[in-house]
Amino acid sequence: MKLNISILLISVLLSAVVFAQESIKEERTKITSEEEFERLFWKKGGERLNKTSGEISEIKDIIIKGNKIQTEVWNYGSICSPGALADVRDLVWNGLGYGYEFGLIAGAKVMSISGDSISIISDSHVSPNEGDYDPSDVLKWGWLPKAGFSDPNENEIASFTAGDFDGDGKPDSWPESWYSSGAGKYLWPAFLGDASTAPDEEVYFVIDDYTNYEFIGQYQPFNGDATKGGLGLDSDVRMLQFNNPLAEDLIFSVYQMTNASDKDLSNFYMGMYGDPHIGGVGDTGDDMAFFIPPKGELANNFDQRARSMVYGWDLDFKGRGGK
Ligand SMILES: [Ca+2]
Ligand SMILES: [Ca+2]
Ligand SMILES: [Ca+2]
Repeated sequence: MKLNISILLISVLLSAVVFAQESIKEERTKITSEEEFERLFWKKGGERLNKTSGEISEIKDIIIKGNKIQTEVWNYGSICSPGALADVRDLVWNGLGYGYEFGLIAGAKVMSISGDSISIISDSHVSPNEGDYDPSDVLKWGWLPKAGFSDPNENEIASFTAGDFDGDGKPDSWPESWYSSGAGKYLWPAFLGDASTAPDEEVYFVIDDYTNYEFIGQYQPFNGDATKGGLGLDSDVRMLQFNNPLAEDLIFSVYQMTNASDKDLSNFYMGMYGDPHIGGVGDTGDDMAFFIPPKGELANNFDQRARSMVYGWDLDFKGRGGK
C-alpha cells in the first residue's frame, strides 16, 4: 500500500486564566465542498505536493489566542520554541512561561541501498543542538514548510481570523490562490466544514521532510532523485481552538500525513514530543510527567477516558519565585 494516511489528534491540556478575548471577528467563509477543495489544493493526499520541497525561507510563526490559551505556533511543526515565549507572550501560567517546545516527530525503519535496516526520524526541533541539522547548523534535516499556503509578502502563517488591514478583501496572511471565482471571495480551507462546531481559531500549513538529508546516500524516498531525502512525507497541519467552555483550555493539533514517496513504509510511527516547562525558567527541575497506559495495573486507578494520555505537572505546585 503506497498511500499511508494517518491522522493524529493531540490535545494539549493546560490550566488557564481568563484573558481578554478580542471581540471583533470578521465574518469568514469556508470551503464546504469537495470540488472547491480539490480545485484549490488538487486531490487530497497522494502525489499532489511532492514537486516542491519545504524551504527555510517559508518559515513563519503566529500567536494564536482563539480561547484561553495563547501561544506561538511555527509552520514547521513546533508549538512554542526555545526562549521565544519566555515570560512575554504567556497568559496561562501567570507570567512564568509554559512551553519550551512541542513538536512533531515521525520515523520509520527502512531498507538501505546496501540492504541494511536503518531508522530515519524527522523532527521539528528548532535548536540545532537539540534537533537534526546539517553540519553547518543551517539547513533543517527534518520538517520544513512548503510554499503556497500563506501570502509570500506577510510574516504570519495563514489563520482563520487573519485581519484584512489593507482592505483589499483578502485576509492579509492568506495566499492569493484561496480566491474562489465561483464564490467571488477568498475561502478558508476548513478542516471541519461550515458547521456549528467550526473552531474559533484555526491555522493551516503544509510541511514535508524532504530536506532530511542525513541518510540520502543510503535511502532515497523518490527513485532517482537525490535532491529529496527523509522518508518522503507530506503533512497537512492544523491547530484548532474552540472558545466553547468544554474546550476553552485545549488546542487540537491535527496532522494528516501522506507517504508521498515511491516506497512503502511498513514500520512507521508518528507522535509528538513536548517540554511543558511548568513553573517557568529556573523551576524546570521539578517538572514531572506520566503516561496512563490503556490497560493494566498502572491504568486501573484511572477512568477509562483518562487513559492513553501523557500529562505533566509541577512537583511542589509552585513556580519560580513561589508563584
Ligand atoms: Ca488584505
Ligand atoms: Ca517546575
Ligand atoms: Ca515547582
